[in-house]
Parts: sequence; C-alpha cells; structure tokens
Amino acid sequence: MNVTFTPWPDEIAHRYRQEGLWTGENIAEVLERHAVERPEHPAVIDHNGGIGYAELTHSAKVAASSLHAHGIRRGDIVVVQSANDRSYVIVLFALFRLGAIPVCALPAQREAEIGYFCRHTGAAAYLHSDEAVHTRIAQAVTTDVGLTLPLSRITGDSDHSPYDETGAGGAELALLQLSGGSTGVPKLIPRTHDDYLYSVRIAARVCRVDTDTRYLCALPVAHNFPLSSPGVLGVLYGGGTVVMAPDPSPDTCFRLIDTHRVTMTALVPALAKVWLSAAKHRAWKPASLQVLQVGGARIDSADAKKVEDVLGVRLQQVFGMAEGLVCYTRHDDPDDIVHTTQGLPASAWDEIRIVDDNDVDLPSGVDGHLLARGPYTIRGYYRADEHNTVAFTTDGYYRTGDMARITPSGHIVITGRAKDQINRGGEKIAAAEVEERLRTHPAVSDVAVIAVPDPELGERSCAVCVADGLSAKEVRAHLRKQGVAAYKIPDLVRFTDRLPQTAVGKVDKMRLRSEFLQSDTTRLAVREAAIQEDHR
Ligand code: OOB
Repeated sequence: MNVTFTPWPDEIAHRYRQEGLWTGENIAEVLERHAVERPEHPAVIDHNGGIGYAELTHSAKVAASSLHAHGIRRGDIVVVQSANDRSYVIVLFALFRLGAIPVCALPAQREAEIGYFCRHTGAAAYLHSDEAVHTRIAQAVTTDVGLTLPLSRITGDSDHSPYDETGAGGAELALLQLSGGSTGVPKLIPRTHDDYLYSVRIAARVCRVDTDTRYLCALPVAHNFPLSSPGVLGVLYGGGTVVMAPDPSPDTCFRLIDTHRVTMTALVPALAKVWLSAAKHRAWKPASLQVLQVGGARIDSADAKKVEDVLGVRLQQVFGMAEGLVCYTRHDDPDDIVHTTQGLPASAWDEIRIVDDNDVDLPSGVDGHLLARGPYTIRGYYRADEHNTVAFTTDGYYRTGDMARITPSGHIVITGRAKDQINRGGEKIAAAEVEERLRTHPAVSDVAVIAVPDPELGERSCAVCVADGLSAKEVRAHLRKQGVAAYKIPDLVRFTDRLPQTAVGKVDKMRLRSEFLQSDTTRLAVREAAIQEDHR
C-alpha cells in the first residue's frame, strides 16, 4: 500500500468529524440501509432491465469476492473504464467494499491515457467494458498493468460467497477522479470516503433526492458531475432509481425518460442545446421530468431560459470540479438567479475567495481568480508534489483556474478562465498536453493550442503550428497514432512562421486568439472549416 496524497490538516479534519460532516463510513455502506428497508425498490435500470437494492447490494458483495479471488486487495489501485450500465455500479461498490481504489477513466480515453494511469499509479488491474475499443486498449496496456479483465468477467462470476467486510473507510482513499488539467500530464484527484460521501450527501439534500427520484445518467457515469453531483451515488444514497443511458442522444434519452418516468437528469450545455432543438422539432414535452441540471461548462442565459420554456422543466445550473467544490442554483431561487448565475456552494462549510493576481482578496462584485477550500475539496493532487505547490495556496486553497465574481445575493458567476485549458462541450483539454505531444513530431518546431469560440460546443480547439511542409491531416494523424482520446485532436490546424510572444517570452495566446477571430475561419462554422481542412 503506497498511496500518496495530501491529507487535510489534523485540526481541520478533527473539526469536520466533530461536526458530523465526515462520518468514517465506507461509501459501500450507503446501499445497506436501502437493501433492508426497500429490497425490491429499483436501484439501477439499464438495457438489461432493472435490479433492486437487495440484488445490487448482494451483487456488489459477490463481485468484491470475485475481485479478491483475482488478487485485488485493500489499497490496490484499479483503472476502470466502462459504458453506462449496471456493471459499472456493481464493480464500483465492490471496489469500495474491498478498500481498493478505482481510477475513474472516461470512455473516450485511449491507450495513451489508460497506459499513463496504470503506470503512474502502479495499478493492480485495468477493468474495462466489452466494447471492442476498450478490449483493444486492454491489449495495448498489458505491459503497463498486471491484470486486465472485462467487467463482465467480474459481474458474471457468481461462484463466490458475498464479501461482507468493509475494510476501508473514513480517511482512506475511495477513488481517483481525473482532473480537466492544464499541465503536460493528466492529474489524478484523490478523494477519500469521508469527503466524497459528504459531497454526495449534501448534493442529495440540495437537489431534494428521495425514493421517488428517477435519475437518468446520460453523461459518462465516471465523471464527477453524473457520479456525485448528486448523480448516481447521490440518487442511490437517497434511495431513488438510476436509469443508465448508453448514449446521451435525444433518440435514446427521450425514450428512456418517457418509459421510466425519469424525474431528473444532467447535461452539459452543448447537449442541452441538442435536446432543445430535438424537443422543439418533435414537439416533445417530457411529462415526468422535473429538473434538468446543466453544468460542466457555461450556459448562456438565453439558453438557460429556453431550457425552461421549451422543455417545461426547472433548470438547475451546476458549477463544479472533480477536485471538489460544487455549486448549485436552488430550486426556489428566483428565475433570474437560476438563469444568470452558477449557484451557491453546496455546503455552508465551503470556503471561497475571489483574489487578484497576487492572491489579494477583492471586494465583493469584482472579477477575480476563484479559490476554494472545504470539507470535500482536495488539498493536493495524487503524486504531484511539484505541481501542488502552484495549484494550491500555502493555506490550502485550490486554485480553480476559473475567473468569477460574487453577486450581492452571494451567487457565483463564472466570467472566464485563467487556466490554459479548452472546454470543448464540457470535455476538458489541457493545451500543454496536446502541445507536448505535437512537439514530438520532427517537423514541428513550435505549437500553441488555443480555444476558439464555437456555436455548438462553446469552444473547440485550434493548433497553431510552426511546421515546415506538414498538412493539417498529418498533424492530426500524429496525435491519433499516439492513441489519445478523440476529443483532444485539434478541430482546426493553422500554420504560421512564428508564434507571437509576450514581454516575458511566453507564447501570447491572447493575441493568437484575437488573430484567429479576425481570420477567415470565423465566417465558417468551425466544424465546417475542420471538415474542409481534413479533405485538403
Ligand atoms: C465538472 O468538473 P471538471 O473537473 O470536468 O471541470 C471543472 C471545470 C471548472 O473548473 C470550470 O472551468 C468548468 O469545468 N465548469 C464550468 C461549469 N461547470 C464546470 N464553467 C462554467 N459554468 C459551469 N456551470 O465540470 C463538474 C463537476 C461536478 C459538477 C459539475 C461539473
């Protein structure tokens, strides 16, 4: 067991326990109460039908024994990559129970990311869905990890008696979330049972989850938003029902919402727009749906209003991060707050500050850097000592990299971003990672990856390259060859003789962006420009 993360200072941890925020429980224990009180109540529904709380609890215990038989032990790290189905939920609870620690890989990630997670954590296993692409990744990472197994081998293995212990809990690691990142290598986010379960509990309370809640998991379940805000874990904590959508398209989800009388779901703004136009086109009104959460990227107020007008549901804006802090608009907030702000922190124990470039607090209402600290916001990334010195203040605030201001009512408005990241429809791309990968091409002498505005996704990525004789197609092929997630492949590739520099000799990305906005591409939708480029 060689798990390295920055704990909360002792006196603060003590306070959180004393106040009852941290309970010492293992997340797996969440199911036990419901298994007894409502054994038959549907917990998870997927394309194979539904399972009740008793069956889910039992399956997770049997899966824990199966994992144990495969040599997985408390403290082991296990990379898990799955589609949205029950096997993910079963295996997640099985790992919690064993005290093994899942890395919440996203389905779009490929061998470059998965291989890195395995090596960086010294993972004991890579568990994956039966999809061909994930099976291929398993073959590609065999040298990076001891064991690779399809999830179905664990959930289909009923030869074991249930594993009844719950070894780990409290201050031990529950899972490793993925950071959107702004650095060359992706960062892993260590979340403890205490802190994660606290965030799940308050999310369920803020969102009024109860046994009648029917939540559609349309976004990839491993992401912090659909997993815990309140998401799958919050709904299971509250005794409700989770419906797993294999994909987030209107075709799939509208049908699932109607069939299973879904009351609540969560989307990124780009998908909310797709749903809005499909609903309008088909004159579809979701009869059962009460709340649509939108987060992961900024939704503009016109679209926010449209969500309520077109779908006839209450919007909830959610601003959060896998590192911790999550803010929600409340259901009884006035309409203009719901349409124009990103809500209030989930907990009264969340501490937020708005500061200038020198970490000096700014007066209320003024735009600045958002810092966050609290009972479920990490104090350091996993095995990243050097980066931690810049990503956190000396007194433990996480530098979110977001620019924000606080309204007189105390609500947060996200006004921009200081971190070097592209938010492509909610999928985060660290510019530095893509730049480093492109620089490994012998013909690329310099490159900058920037965000460009896009009507569909909010932002897309553009790689501005100093490269002799290369085509856009070759630049993209160089990344694809490395086996990275498709969303990291630049939508646009531009060539230049020289990248503009700031006074201190850094690449002037502000200038690159404004040059881009004045270029011809702005007359075309970025997507069309990208398609044209690929055919040249
Ligand atoms: C969520 O988590 P991550 O870790 O994928 O990304 C966090 C970043 C934030 O720092 C911010 O830059 C951006 O995503 N973001 C938003 C936003 N929600 C997230 N920017 C503007 N408006 C919003 N509503 O994205 C996440 C985690 C938990 C709940 C919800 C979202």
